[in-house]
Amino acid sequence: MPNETLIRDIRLAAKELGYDDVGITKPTLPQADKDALKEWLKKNHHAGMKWMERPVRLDPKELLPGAKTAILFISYYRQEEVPFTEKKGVVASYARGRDYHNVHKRRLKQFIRWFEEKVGEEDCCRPFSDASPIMERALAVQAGLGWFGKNNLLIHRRLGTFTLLSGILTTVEVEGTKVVEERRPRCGTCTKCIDHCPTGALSPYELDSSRCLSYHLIESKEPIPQEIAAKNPGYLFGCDICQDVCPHNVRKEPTDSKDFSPENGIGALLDLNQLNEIEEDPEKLYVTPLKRRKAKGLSYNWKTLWNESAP
Ligand code: B12
Ligand code: SF4
Ligand code: SF4
Repeated sequence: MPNETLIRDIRLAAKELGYDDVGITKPTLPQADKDALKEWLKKNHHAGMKWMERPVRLDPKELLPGAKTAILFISYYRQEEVPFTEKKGVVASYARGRDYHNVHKRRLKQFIRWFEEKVGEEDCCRPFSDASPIMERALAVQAGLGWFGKNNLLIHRRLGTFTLLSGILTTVEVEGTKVVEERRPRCGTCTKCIDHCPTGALSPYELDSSRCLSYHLIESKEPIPQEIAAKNPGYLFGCDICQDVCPHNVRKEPTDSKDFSPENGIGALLDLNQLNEIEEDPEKLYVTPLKRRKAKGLSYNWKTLWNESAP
């Protein structure tokens, strides 16, 4: 099959599955990205996420020996910005609908089934979305899907930063893939994300997780330092400030994808009654990304947010 036809069909299949863009690249990373990760780890910017030290992160091919191609998918998820409200907690935009890990798992399974049939090979793919030790953003930049922002996020040319990544590695060679190695700074003199980050977690193109609300409200198993909790303007789970202020997100409509709509998940704001209901019936969290924090963790976040007991 001519290669342009395969690339065109991959695009069509991705669109049918609900993806908003797709990029195809080699499953190797420029030395600059590997060095940046090593430097970041050396500075302990991964805080308590010790699993990030696993060397497999430096070479995507460790995940699928013999991999020749990486196919990266973009899911646009933006929701309405909501104001911080007394005695409520804001859920970050990405977490208001269905859990994207489940959404992507389903889409990737279907994509792989289609792809293997198309190329006439079996067991030639390995899916990833967030949980695998792959530098997804670096691969997405290399695939030409956008560039790194000073807020650390991938800035997609058309969609801005409110996107989620997933992809597959495959041992099938797709010729004519993109390999953008350039890591040119593109934010110019803008520093809005750095200036507005309430906890001072950002320096250009670098984030110190130990200062990031997103890390403390989602990932960390340790108590939230009082100094950080005091600067939380109203988030219960995750944080979107460094995206909300980014000019690349101005005039971008919320997604029309049902997968990420609040009606299919937990919604944008939670109050104490809802948190109590969740404690009584934790299954309410099962389909949403908030299950990572569990009912107990969310109640803890609430207490630190409204200073109801010392963190
Ligand atoms: C660990 C992690 C976190 C940690 C650490 C975040 C971080 N910045 O690394 C915490 C818990 C804080 C976090 C928070 C969030 N996360 Co997170 N996270 C990850 C994870 C698992 C690994 C990221 C990683 O490898 N970091 C290591 C650093 C070194 O990599 P990097 O940030 O990409 O750094 C590159 C650039 O800095 C560049 N670089 C270095 N110097 C320079 C200089 C110049 C000039 C240039 C141009 C570039 C450059 O090189 C580095 C290496 O490529 C990925 C999933 C995955 N497997 O990749 C999701 C992921 C990055 N997270 C994601 C999301 C959505 C979020 C949140 C928005 C969630 C929320 N609303 O609360 C926040 C955003 C916080 C932020 N501003 O980054 C998405 C981002 C999608 C996107 N469009 O970019 C990902 C890709 C998950 C997914 N599958 O969609 N996350
Ligand atoms: S997610 Fe929030 S706390 Fe973390 S870097 Fe962005 S603005 Fe700062
Ligand atoms: S807010 Fe400005 S500096 Fe930050 S990522 Fe967006 S364009 Fe870049």
